[in-house]
Amino acid sequence: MKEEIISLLKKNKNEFISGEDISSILGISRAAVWKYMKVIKEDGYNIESVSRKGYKLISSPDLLTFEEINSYLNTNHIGKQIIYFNSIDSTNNEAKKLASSGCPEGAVIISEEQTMGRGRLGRSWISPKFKGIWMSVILRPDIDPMNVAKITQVGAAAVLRALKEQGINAYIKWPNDIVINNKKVCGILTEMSGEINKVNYIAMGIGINVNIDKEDIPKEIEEIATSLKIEEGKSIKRKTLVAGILNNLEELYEEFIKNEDIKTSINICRENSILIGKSIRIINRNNEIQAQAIDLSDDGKLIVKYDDGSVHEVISGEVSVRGLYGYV
Ligand code: BT5
Repeated sequence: MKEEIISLLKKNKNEFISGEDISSILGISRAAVWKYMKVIKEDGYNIESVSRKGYKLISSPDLLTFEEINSYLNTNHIGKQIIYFNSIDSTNNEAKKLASSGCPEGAVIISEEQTMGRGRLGRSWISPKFKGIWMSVILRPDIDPMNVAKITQVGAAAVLRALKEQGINAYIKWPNDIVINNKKVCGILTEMSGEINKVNYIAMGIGINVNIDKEDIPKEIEEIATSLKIEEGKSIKRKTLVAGILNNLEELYEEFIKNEDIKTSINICRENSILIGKSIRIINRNNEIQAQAIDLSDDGKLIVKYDDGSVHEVISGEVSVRGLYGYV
């Protein structure tokens, strides 16, 4: 009901709508309208209420609900269903649960905070309340499971483009990080459920440190982590950024599923790569090799040259890549 009232207020933006009209349109009592209005105001909506005139929406908070994001979306299916949480363990966990019980492609799970946000290989991901974008997109591509790893590059390209649209310059650190000033602002976690030749679903988790302050970053990661606010010196509106990411994701994803080709995404990742041309360390489970990053292949592998001159393609799966002396 709260959502319905907010959308009525939005439809009547700049004008008053009376409590009586709201109650008759939505079929609830005047007292209920008054109660919901109180809760909506507590959520951060600035609503002018004048007796005999009713309610007028003055401004909306930067919440990541469907009502707030929808007006910036120009997608056909991605983000047309947003499942919103105030707090959750991990949006990827929820996406996997929902996807296995039939939630359709394009649904997005967003939470204002995660209490057990996850990175790759069981690492943890800090996700403080209202300060970032913690979301997972459910995708159901009809592709060979062998090609799923590529999809992380599609996500990275979508985030990078959306940041550029907001005037924020960033780089992609293959395979799943977005960096500014050599520090990580975003990580992507792609998880899949499938069989040998069929993908059931993919949960693409995207975590972006938007308005995180320095003091929110734990000591152990202060050398590698930053936020858009720290780098840009100002708060950034999260809802427009979410919409920008989903808009770009749909465009790039459609290219991908049409012919399992990710040329545009790879070009974006290549042109904005922080690794290409650099000496790097490729860290596997129990060994570490030094190499020169020379390019990305058209199917999203990192092409590297070892000290002996041999050239190899690295698959994103189980490796971490670091700069020679630090994170990049
Ligand atoms: C990633 O893993 O970068 C993937 C992160 C994906 C997070 C999203 S949020 C929505 C969705 N739901 C989830 O539960 N997860 C996804 P990886 O490459 O393994 O990097 C993890 C490492 O980054 C950690 O071990 C820390 O060193 C560092 N780290 C943790 N939290 C961070 C943060 N907020 N910003 C930057 N670095 C962080």
